[in-house]
This record gives sequence, C-alpha cells and structure tokens, in this order.
Amino acid sequence: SISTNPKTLVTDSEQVASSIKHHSEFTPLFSPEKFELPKAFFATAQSVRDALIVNWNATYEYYNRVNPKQAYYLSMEFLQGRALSNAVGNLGLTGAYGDALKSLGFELESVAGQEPDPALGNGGLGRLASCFLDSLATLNYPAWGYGLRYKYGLFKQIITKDGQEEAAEDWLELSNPWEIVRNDVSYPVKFYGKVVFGSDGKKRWIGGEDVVAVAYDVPIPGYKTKTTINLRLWSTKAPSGDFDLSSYNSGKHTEAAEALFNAEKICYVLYPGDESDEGKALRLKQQYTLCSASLQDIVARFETRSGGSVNWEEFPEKVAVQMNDTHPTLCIPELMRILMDLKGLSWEDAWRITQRTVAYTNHTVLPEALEKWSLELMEKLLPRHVEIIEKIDEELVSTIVSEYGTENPDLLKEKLKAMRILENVELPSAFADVIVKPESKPAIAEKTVDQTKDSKEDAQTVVKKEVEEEETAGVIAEVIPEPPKMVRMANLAVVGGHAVNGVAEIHSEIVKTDVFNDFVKLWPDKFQNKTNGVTPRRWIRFCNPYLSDIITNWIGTEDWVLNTEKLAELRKFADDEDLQSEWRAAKKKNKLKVVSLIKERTGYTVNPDAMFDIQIKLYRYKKMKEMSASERKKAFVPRVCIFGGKAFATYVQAKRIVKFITDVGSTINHDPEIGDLLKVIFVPDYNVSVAELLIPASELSQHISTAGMEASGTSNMKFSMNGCILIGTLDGANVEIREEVGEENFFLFGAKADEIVDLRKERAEGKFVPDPSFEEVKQFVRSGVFGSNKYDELIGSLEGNEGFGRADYFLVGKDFPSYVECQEKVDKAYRDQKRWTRMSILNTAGSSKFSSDRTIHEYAKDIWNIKQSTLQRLDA
Ligand code: DL6
Repeated sequence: SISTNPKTLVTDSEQVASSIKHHSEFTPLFSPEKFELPKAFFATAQSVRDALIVNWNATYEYYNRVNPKQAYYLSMEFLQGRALSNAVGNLGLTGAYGDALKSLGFELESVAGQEPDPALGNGGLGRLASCFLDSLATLNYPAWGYGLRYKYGLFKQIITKDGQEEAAEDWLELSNPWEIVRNDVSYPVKFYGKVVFGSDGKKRWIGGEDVVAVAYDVPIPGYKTKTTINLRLWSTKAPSGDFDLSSYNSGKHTEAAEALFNAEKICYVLYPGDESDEGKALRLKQQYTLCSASLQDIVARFETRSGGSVNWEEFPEKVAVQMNDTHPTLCIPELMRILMDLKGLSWEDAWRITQRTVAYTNHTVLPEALEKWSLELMEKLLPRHVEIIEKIDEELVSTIVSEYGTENPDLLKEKLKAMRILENVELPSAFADVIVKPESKPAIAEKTVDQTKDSKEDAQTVVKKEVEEEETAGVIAEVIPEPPKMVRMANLAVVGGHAVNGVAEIHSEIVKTDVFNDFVKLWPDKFQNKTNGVTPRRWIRFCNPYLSDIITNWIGTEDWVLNTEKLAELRKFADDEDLQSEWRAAKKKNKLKVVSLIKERTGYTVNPDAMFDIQIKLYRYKKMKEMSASERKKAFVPRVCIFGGKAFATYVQAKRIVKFITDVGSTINHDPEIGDLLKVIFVPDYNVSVAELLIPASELSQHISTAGMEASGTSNMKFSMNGCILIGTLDGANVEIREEVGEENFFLFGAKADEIVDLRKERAEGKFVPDPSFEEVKQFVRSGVFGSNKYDELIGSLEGNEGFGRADYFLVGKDFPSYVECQEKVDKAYRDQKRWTRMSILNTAGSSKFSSDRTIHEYAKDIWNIKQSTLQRLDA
C-alpha cells in the first residue's frame, strides 16, 4: 500500500539547500565537477518534486479511500507553462527556495528561467485546460487531466527575413524533471483489424496493429493545500518483442525498428501536418490513443474502487468525462465499446451510462473548424467504432424522423442533412423509404472540403473556385466526384454527451441560436454557458509580484488570491494618489523587464515610457509621416506595439501576417523621423513564459475580433486582471469584462454580433463602401513603403471583391473607422495619467469573475456534479 506518512514539508531554507545539493549529487543529469545554472535547475526541480510526490500520493490514497465522484478533463493540449515558480509558489515555499538557492550562489528567478516551457499545447483551449487543473487542485476537487506527451510539441518559431520558419521543439532533450513514468500503468491501443463475433455472440475487434500507451504523471499542486492532482500524459511504444532481432542481425536495421518507430511517432508532434493521408491517419490515431488509454484507465480505477462488486449503473455517479473540444469525441464510441464488448453490457445500458458520463465543451463557432473525419479512413482504422457510430446515427435518424414527421419531406430532409452524424451517407435501411435518397449530383454547398485543414480558407469559396475551374477547363458537372462520406465529430459529441457548453455568454448564445440550433430544439436542457476564466495564481500573483504586493497591502490580506471578489475593495482607492503612484511604479518595473526581453530577442531598444500596446498601427504610421516633427510629437502618444503568436505551418494567411508585421517593424523601427514615437516589435516564439512577462507590462491590449467570431478569449482576462486596459469589440468575453470593469474603463468600437450577417451581405453586394481611411492604409502598404512585397493576397483578402478568399469576411473595412476614432480616445486618456491609472486599477478591481476558480465551481456544480473534498490545507 502507498505510504500515508504525512512527511512534513521541507520548509526551512537550510534543509531545502541540502535537498538541492543531495539531488545534484544523487539524481545526477550532469557531471559532478561543475554546479552551474542548468544543473541547479534540475536539482531544485527534483527537490520540489519530492514534496509534490508526497502530496500526490497522499491525495491519491485519500481519494481511493473516500471514493468520491471524480472529473476527468480530456484534452489534446495542455499549455502548462513552466512549473518551478508555480509549484514553490503554490506550496508557499518561494522564500525558502529563494534563500536556499542564494546560499548556493543562485537567484531563484534565474534558476526558474532555465526551465523550457512544456510543448504540450498550442493556444486557447490548451491554456484553459491548464488553468482548470490549477483551480481544480486549489479548490480540492477530485479531478485529473488526461493528455498526450508530445516529444517535439508544436514547433519552435524562428523569425528570419523571409518570415516564420518552424523547427522541432525539443523540450524533452534534457529530460523533464516533473514527470514520473509509471511503467506499471500501460494499456494496449489497437488500430485497423476487423470485427468478428466471439463464441459468446459478442462482437470482438481483432487483428490489426497494437501499440502500448504508457502513463507519465505530472503532479499538479493546488495553492495552499496538500491536494496535488494528476495530469496523466500518454506516451506510445511498441509492444515488447516488436523489435525484429533477426532482421537487425541480417543488416536490415531500419526494418528491424520499424514497429518501434510506428508506435512512437504517434506522440511525436502536436497537430502533425494533415495534408497527406498518412498525416490524417496519424492525427486520428492520436485522438484515439488519448480516448482509449484514458478510458481504460478510468474504467480500471472505477473497478478497483468498487472493490468486489462492480455496479455499472454507478459509473456516472463516480466518473465525469469532459471532452475539451471535439478532439476527444471518440470517447463516446470507445466507452460504448468497452462497456459492451469487454464488460458485457447491453447497447441500451451502455448508451445510458455513456451519455450520463460524457460532456462536451465547444470552443469555436467557425464552421470549418468543426472537425470531420473521412468515414473511409475511420472504417479502416477503427472498424468497431464505426459500427457503433452508425448505430448512434441510426438512432438519431429515428429521433429526427419522429420529431419532424414525414408529412413535410423537404423539412425532414433538411433536418437530417444538418443533424446527422454521418454526412453524405445513405439513410439506414430501416428509414430508406421514409425519404427520397440523397441526390446523385450534390449541390455546390454540399461538396465537402476537408474541415480539419488549418488553411481556414472558406469552404464554399474553395468549392466554388474548383467548380469554376472545372467548368472553364471544359469539364462538365458529371465528373464531380461523389461527395466524401464524413463523420461529424461535433454532432456526435452533442448527441452522445449530457451537456454542451460554450465558453462565454455571447458564444453560448451563438452555439444555441446558430451552430447547434437544431439540437437545442430536441434537447434544450443540454446547452449551457461556462464563461472561461484564468488562474489568478499564475496570471497575477506569480507573474506580477510587484502588483500583487500592492494589492495585498491596500486590501490588507492576501486572501484575494483565492477569493478574487476581494479585489473589488480596490475600487474605493482608485483615486488615491499614493496607490496610483505605487501602481504606476509597478507597471514601470514590469515594462523594464520587457525592454530587456525585446532587446535580447529582437535587438531593438524601446522606450519604457512609451505606452506598451499589444498590436499594430499602420494608419498611425502613415499619419505621422504626413506631419512635421513638432506636429507629430503633439498629436501622438509614443507607443511600443508588441506582437507575438505562432502561425500553424500550413496556415498560409497567418504566415503572411507574421511576415508583414516583421516587415512593418523593420521599416518603422529604423525610421529616424519617427524615433520613439512608434516601435513595432514581433517577439518570436511566443509562449506562456513570454506572456508572463508581457502581460504585466502592457498598458493597452487589443481584442478586436469581428463580433461573434472569437468564442471567448482568455488573454483579455489576463490583461484586464493585470490593470491593462482593453480596446475591443463586443465579442467573446470582452462583453462580460466590459460589464464588470465598467464601460468607461473599456475602449469599445465596431459592429455588434447581430449586425454581422446583414453587413456581410451588404459588403458582398458592394452596398457599403469602406471608409477612405481604410483605402488609404491599403494604398500605403501597396506603395512599397514596407519593402518590395505588395502583400497582394493579404490586402486582397480585405477587399470587397472575390478573388482572395473570403472577401473581407471579417469586415475589417467596416470596423476600421470606429477603431481609428477609438484609438484617438485612447491617446487622450493616456495623456491624463491620473485617469489612466484609475482605469487600470478599476480593471483589476473588476476582474474577480474571470478567475478560473469561479468557472470550475460552475462546471463542478452544473455539469460534473462533483464535490470539494479537502485532504489538508497547508495554511491551516
Ligand atoms: O475556450 C478557450 C479558447 C477561447 O478563449 C478562444 O476564444 C477560442 O478561439 C479557443 N479555441 C481554440 C480551438 N479552436 N478551434 N478549433 O483554441 O478556445
């Protein structure tokens, strides 16, 4: 049994120092003669890990004993950020570790700076998952995360004169001190093969290719609590014995290791390129590995905790599975398969249990981002799952037919087309005569473009272009191939889960009224909102210690880190001159750190007294160029505009934008007439650690998506929490942030979500002409001022005519004048530093709602039905 001895935490700096020294000697990763920063990092991390293991074991043992209902958060991404400062901060050991390292000749900050960012995530939904883990542990909820252990992550971004280049992100090169491999926790994962009937009459999935998923656990400590939950990451390997010794000995070295490579490559890269069939199969293998290994593990834990008497009806009372977007949707057929084929349950029982267990979070309304898989590929790779999906689809068809009846065949046909899980697939035989068969020649809009592509090109535009090209080439409609049969993962997730949620109020409304409207009519109670949140530990307490100390002093307690509603107490001091000057001094210190970062990463020197603004200003640059030096100085507040972000390797338009920003930067930053008035900086290889420096230093942050397009955003929350003022549209969580901080403390511009459909129509019909200021900027860019490139594709996509993708689909031409006008208000407000600081304080004071603690309480209560269960608080 696991030791429950509550070993006391090493809290004394001398003991900490000796533990660090012990690890540097006895769990060595470097040679003994030197003790330099990298070694200091690993030894320190190993010493902290000791404490985490003690707490992890105690938490595991406690939950095993109490057997509470536990939530499992399945996500293809976890964007964790560095662990060291966060772990010592949550354990309350920052002082002890700081002193210990000092006694060994190091600064904690430099040691922590050695840690590579784990390359397990890409963006929004991955960072959200990591914030959720922190809140779950902090709030003592029984919960685990499940993901994949990618060896090379997404990619490392290198900026050259040609734009972005990608390189493998070898974050595990020196090993990962936080993970614990569990060689005794592994599960078989099967691909391909065939389905047969066993002697008991049950279906069996046999043959094919087997890999083994091995568990790597990453302890996730809560803040000021012993509760340390688990992020279990799967790594794949070939079954033992798959190394072909005889081939090897006969000189066929590559063939001998083929099975090993085939298994291991599944977990090499997050979102491997999927242009090729092999790439698509690999992505599907990844998704299935996550679902299969995690569910086998969850089921095994349920059985163990049930002791000798397993009652499967209790499964949903002990287990909640949250699918972070559609990537883990295979959980639905996989749980069905396990329950029916391995545990012997009937279809009806398995279906009821699965539905009660699983829930789905939607993170995007962009139709082309709603995942679909080719049925043909899925049939090959996962034949048993396709049978199950076909039956789920058949039952859905039956529900739709009884809901809409057969009296109005057009309506029924429309609903079946929109709602079925299987797309372009004939109706199940039982319904064959209910409705006329699908047309043999698909309408243009029916032809499917691979929706998993990251090129985000408008599906219908692509289809139309292709059809036009075919026609001009003299090829007539008859040669249009049969539309591909697809499995729509979002529809499966909605049908198979008991709850579906959006991630901000406006987004959840769009999910209900637009994306899944047909399903809302069937099951109105399934649909919910869970506005995102971010952890106030990482995103203010640890990344912004200067501001945190000020908040604690003025509120009189550090409780706000756990109870963010206390931040509201800052409101009463918003005009206090002392607070204001402390507030500004903290911002300045954070800005100085970014000045160094920018120098180090880009070579540019920027003025720390300029406004730090996270975005770009072409119009501004043009206006500046039209003025004399003294007019310029009077008219504009100096700004440093900072960008960061990675463009997915095949997302051509995003790569063009990266290149454009860096070109603009090299022109403006070297323009002697402009000097400190405007600088444009692109920080390469943006990640959590860079964000932790930029966010506390920023003063204005731009969240300018076309209303209705951004599901929520979470960086907007982080900025606002750190006293940065937002300029933005009424989109995603901006709407709620503005409500909370007060409309006078938010710079609003742009069209509203409910105007967009009509505006798009008008734009396409040429009924509205963009403001001349917008034309001016485009001409300015085309004039060659930023180099020989004319940026035709980029600028073309903003034009009202077809030819370059979506023809200003995002209505930039519409929002632009109100944006420019709003920026003038920003300059005016910034000139009045008292007013600006007041706005800044009121942003922090109004950010309480955006703590992920609030979000997690809501998921726990409304979706998972799990209860807090505290082992021991560290401050008790
Ligand atoms: O919910 C987390 C995050 C939202 O804040 C962003 O608004 C949204 O864009 C992002 N979505 C994704 C995945 N998109 N797709 N597919 O990361 O989720």
